[in-house]
Amino acid sequence: MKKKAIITGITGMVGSHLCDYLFDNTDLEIHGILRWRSPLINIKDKIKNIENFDRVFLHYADINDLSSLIKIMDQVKPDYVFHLAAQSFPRTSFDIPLETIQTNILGTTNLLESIKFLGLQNTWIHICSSSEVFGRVDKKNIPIKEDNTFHPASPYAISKVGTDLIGRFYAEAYKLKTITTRMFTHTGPRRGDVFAESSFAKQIALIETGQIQPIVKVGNLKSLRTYGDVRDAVRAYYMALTINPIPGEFYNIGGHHTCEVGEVLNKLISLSTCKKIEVQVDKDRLRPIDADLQVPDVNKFHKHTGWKNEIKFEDTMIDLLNYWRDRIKISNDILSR
Ligand code: A2R
Repeated sequence: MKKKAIITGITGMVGSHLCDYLFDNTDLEIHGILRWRSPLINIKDKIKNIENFDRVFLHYADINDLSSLIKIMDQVKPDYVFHLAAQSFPRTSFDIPLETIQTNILGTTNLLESIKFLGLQNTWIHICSSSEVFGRVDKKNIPIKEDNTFHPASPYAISKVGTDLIGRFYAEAYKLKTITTRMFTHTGPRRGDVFAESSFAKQIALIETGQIQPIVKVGNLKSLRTYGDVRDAVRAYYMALTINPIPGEFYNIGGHHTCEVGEVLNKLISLSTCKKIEVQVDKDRLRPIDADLQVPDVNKFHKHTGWKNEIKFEDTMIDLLNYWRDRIKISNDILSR
């Protein structure tokens, strides 16, 4: 019998790339959890497989509804769970702090409770924390190691501190096989347009087709970040659960290109067919406070699994811009944010 993986948040950027990765590189049966109104565009290439019951299956649930999770966990009895569902946008969390905390902390607790309740002690569970837990880090602590203190700087970051602690607690207290990752900035095709680099790429694609004036609106360009590719990230998540996994372990994982957000903007502008693009600061895009030194030390994860980044920063940027060029061709349900 084929082993089974459940992906929560399969319709999101990361979940959909993980689905592609597992489909192409393993023989796992892939079960995705989605909400009844989740857009399917990120998994459009898998619709035929889903319709034909060919390795990819969808289940409707909400991580805020424990009963829905118990039902699916009981039905699938997964070997692996990749828990990616979340309110994932730090900037948005200032506007909807309660939903962010509800979904990311209580939703994660619901997921773990469902597994504990059903006694699925052999299921390996990936808990997706975030580099944002480290928040405002002192310069002398860069690059950031696993034991750096938490200093969250948004409701999202606080919610991920909860996710992180709960994931590890269920390993210690109830012997569930959780592995926690704190991924630093990761991007690429399908990245939500509330994230700076994706918003830049989208605005450039709209400028190229003449749909908006040649002005890119920006927030904080000074924030220093290490960029990785989402496709390297999902490979890391799979490796985290399958290469010598140790219950309760936690890892910092991140990319290999460190720069200010402004450099990302310049790179994307340089890739554009439009040669005269202005830049304008939009104060609505600034966070009230920012986690602005997000640089990882990934040695612990690299030593344990052998994982390394494979995709070049330049290629990630090209793919992100091409994603938006294609995306605006297939639909016009798009704001210029
Ligand atoms: O909003 P939807 O319906 O499209 O589904 C999103 C899903 N999600 C939920 N699923 C079930 N119950 C909920 N209450 C719930 N709330 C949200 O999580 C979507 O499929 C996924 C999030 O996708 P993205 O916003 O594209 O995030 P991304 O970049 O894929 O992030 C994956 C993980 C998250 O834990 C982030 O916090 C972390 O990576 O950075």
